[in-house]
Amino acid sequence: MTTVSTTQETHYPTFHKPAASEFAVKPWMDNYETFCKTYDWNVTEKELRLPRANGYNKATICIDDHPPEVMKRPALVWEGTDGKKEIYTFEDLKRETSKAAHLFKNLGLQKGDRVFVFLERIPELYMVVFGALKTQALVGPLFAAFGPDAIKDRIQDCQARYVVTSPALKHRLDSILPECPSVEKVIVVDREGSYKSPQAHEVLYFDTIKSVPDTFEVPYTDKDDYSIIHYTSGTTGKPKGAVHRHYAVVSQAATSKYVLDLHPEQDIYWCTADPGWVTGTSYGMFGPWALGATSVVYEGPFKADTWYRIIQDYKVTVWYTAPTAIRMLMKAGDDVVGKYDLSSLRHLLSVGEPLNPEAIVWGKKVYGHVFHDTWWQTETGCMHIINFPSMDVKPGSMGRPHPGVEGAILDDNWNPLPPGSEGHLALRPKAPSIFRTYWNREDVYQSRFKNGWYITGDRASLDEDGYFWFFGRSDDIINTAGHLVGPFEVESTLIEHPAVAEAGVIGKPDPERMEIVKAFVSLKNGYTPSDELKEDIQRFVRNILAAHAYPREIEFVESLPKTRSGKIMRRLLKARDLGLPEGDTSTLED
Ligand code: 6R9
Repeated sequence: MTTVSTTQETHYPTFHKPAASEFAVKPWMDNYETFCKTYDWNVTEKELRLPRANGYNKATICIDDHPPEVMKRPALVWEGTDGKKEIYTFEDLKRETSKAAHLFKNLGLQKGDRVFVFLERIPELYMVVFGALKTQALVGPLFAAFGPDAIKDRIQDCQARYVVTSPALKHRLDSILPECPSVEKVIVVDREGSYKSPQAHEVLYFDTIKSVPDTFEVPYTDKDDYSIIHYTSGTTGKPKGAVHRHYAVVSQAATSKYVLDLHPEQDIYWCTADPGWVTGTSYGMFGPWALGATSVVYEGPFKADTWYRIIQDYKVTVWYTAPTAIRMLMKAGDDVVGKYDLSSLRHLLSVGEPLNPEAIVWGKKVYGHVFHDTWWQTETGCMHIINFPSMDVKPGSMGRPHPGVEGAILDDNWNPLPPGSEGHLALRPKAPSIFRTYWNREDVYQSRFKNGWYITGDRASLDEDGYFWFFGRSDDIINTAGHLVGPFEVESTLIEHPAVAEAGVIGKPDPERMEIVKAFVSLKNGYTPSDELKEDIQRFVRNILAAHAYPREIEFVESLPKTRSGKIMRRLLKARDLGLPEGDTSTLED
């Protein structure tokens, strides 16, 4: 165990809590310490008027059942890659999601059936997710960047019955469907109206919803009924599906109120995350809409100019983004900032990776606001460790636990350590949004709990003031631009390439993306290393796994270091790559 002086972790001065008069809008939580004494999650449960007559269905809470004045408010303000703009009020979404629910019901969907949504970030993605939730399906949103292998693994693991996709993405699904017999119907969302010849197992979305009612009676939904599944990478096996309940909406709404500080009558909120990632559902859908807030969704990719233009055009007030994006904005420079009117912004937040102190200081300089870091995971379902608006921000620290959350640093025997020690970051599993299982992997789920703590897999420390500081992961999982990538998935894909004999994959530190995926590859007889081969292998992984998971760096090696039981020693690859001590090599094969 390493003991560190966490308070000296950063040389950056603390940003002190603004005076009451400095807030453009008075934060919901004005004093962290006082608030912690009285708050528990059931406060929010009551505020959300839960349980309702039909229980806890997220679609009822987020879309259907707001007071009349909220129903008229824009819920989704959407801009497409092609510049097309669409606005949907809560009332509009109630109708559209009801139609989607009928579509699923008419196809025979039963409670608990798995529906995957493999779409671009278009309005129908949101409609289909909530439509499926109305029918009590377990919904899995997938990144549009996924290749056939990533989709296949998830469908097979979950035995998905329905997949929703678009003509542009469909070919990646078509190639693997013969290996996915559980899929009965593929629903094709064709915004262009160009897809004219559906196959027998395909259903055209827009044709079908024309003839169904636009109201839907949401059945009674228990708080423990499953709602959303997000796959998250592991170190050894394939990605595991973390399953959430409808009840999760309670802590997603609470954190949207106290952390995002959403004041729905006046805020315009933009979460830049894709719904394939938990941030894009917990905070791109559930939390903010449970409060009745207006959300901006931009379909297109990152570009500094476009992002600033979005903030300017839609007068975004609350902005939730990620460190890699912030670093790319820093790289784009201060001049670009000056070209746009960003004066609407009042509250900035970040998640997914450690937020560098420089980024916080830079944000304050160019936007006039401090980025507030938030820490959480797919498994926790909502933010857990946070820099609140009404709290001193120590640049480099993840902040303090949300009221209702108990966090600790544990030793290797799962006992709490005093402030100043590095150890396992653990949480009491109390938040309504804590995951309920890993699909088909209850054993792995159970193994994440020790002495009543949920073990996060991160290493961190706690300082005397109760602030948490992130050290790293306690496993081999790679965090590249906020995406968690399991080395095993990439290795498995690499060895499917005809030239690759063996592969070992590590995360290599990178100034912009935090880490990049680096692969060490040994070639089969008859193949010789070349730049062309490198590019071919990279293309191969991009196409069949996922665009964000391909190795940006490949090093050809004669052989890979392995344990006596044949496991690739990634730790050793990494130590050698970074010129660090090799540590214990007793298990290394001769
Ligand atoms: C929401 C989300 C979770 C892992 C987590 C940690 C890293 C997330 C962080 C952070 C340092 C932060 N992480 N937020 N590390 N500071 N503020 O990111 O979910 O994709 O499951 O990733 O990401 O390692 O354990 P997920």
